[in-house]
Amino acid sequence: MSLVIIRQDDKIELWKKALQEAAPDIKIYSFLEEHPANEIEVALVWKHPKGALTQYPNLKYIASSGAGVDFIFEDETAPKDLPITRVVDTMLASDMSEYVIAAIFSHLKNFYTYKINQTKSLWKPKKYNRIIDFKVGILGLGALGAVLAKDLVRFGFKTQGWSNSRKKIQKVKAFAGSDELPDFLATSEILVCLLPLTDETSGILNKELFTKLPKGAFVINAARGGHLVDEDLIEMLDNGHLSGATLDVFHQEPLSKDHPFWKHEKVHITPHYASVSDTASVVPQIIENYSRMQKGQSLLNLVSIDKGY
Ligand code: NDP
Ligand code: OXD
Repeated sequence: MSLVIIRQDDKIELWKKALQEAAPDIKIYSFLEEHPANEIEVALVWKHPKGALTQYPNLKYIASSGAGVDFIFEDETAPKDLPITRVVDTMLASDMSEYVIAAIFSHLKNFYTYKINQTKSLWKPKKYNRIIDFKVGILGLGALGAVLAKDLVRFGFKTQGWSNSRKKIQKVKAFAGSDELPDFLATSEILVCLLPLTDETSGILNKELFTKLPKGAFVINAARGGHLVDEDLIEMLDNGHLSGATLDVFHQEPLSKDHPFWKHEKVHITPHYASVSDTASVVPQIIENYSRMQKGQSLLNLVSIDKGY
């Protein structure tokens, strides 16, 4: 029985080699090569072409090779009755934490502004900021958000987080549910989005939410482009309510050449590279789940089909 890798970037061969080396007994196929559709029991997917999952009648489960699964739910043709697994990985989480902390320090130490000033040969010191001057609010205290929260606490940041169910993390103020969102926002001077993209969270980074942040707040979105209402961000940056934004994810990726974000001085763009599944780190859990499936055991890192994450 076999596993097929379905993704549209240039990493199929990398994943295939890593899986084959780790589990020579499992037949691993790229969806681009000829393969026996009837034998495929597992589809390892990353932003697969819609419809690609319909050709496997004996599929047992769908495995996302990233943390997010929004692209699977967005494929209306994907089988509805199958379990979905995702990646929960310490390296993915620590990489995300490093990315967000880099963005926070760039803002804190005014590196973004000084870079712009440099293009104008402008020597203009800004107010000096320290870690203790900022409270960081994290939307989503899951596998990624919780690691970030702990790292921020280690740095000495005042840290708070918001999630569906209340979390207990030392020195992190925990908010839960929509009733507590306004209080959480009112004190988040740097807002980081690490939510999954679901019906509930789509468009959550909008004008109404931004208005509830303190004046001068800075926004970091490393979750999904669908969380953000782009025009609302631009309006709130232009009217001075927000001081800047670091964005790693976009509605359309790659971001189209004519998108206003590119030329906006207060928007800092990275190309969906905050953290990326590392094959060496992630392959063992893919193999472990394959073997669990064969033994009829419960799978690791299952997604709730009801909640959509
Ligand atoms: P998790 O599922 O582990 O955590 C999600 C968190 O969000 C949980 O704390 C959950 O609450 C909370 N949450 C979900 N819906 C709501 C809601 N409606 N209201 C309040 N809280 C909510 O996800 P991960 O931490 O592993 O990943 C988060 C996202 O990061 C991924 O879905 C992906 O989109 C993105 N990502 C981006 C990457 C990049 O390179 N830019 C890399 C990896 C991931 P509760 O715990 O109570 O359920
Ligand atoms: C993920 C991502 O979800 O890379 O893992 O965005």
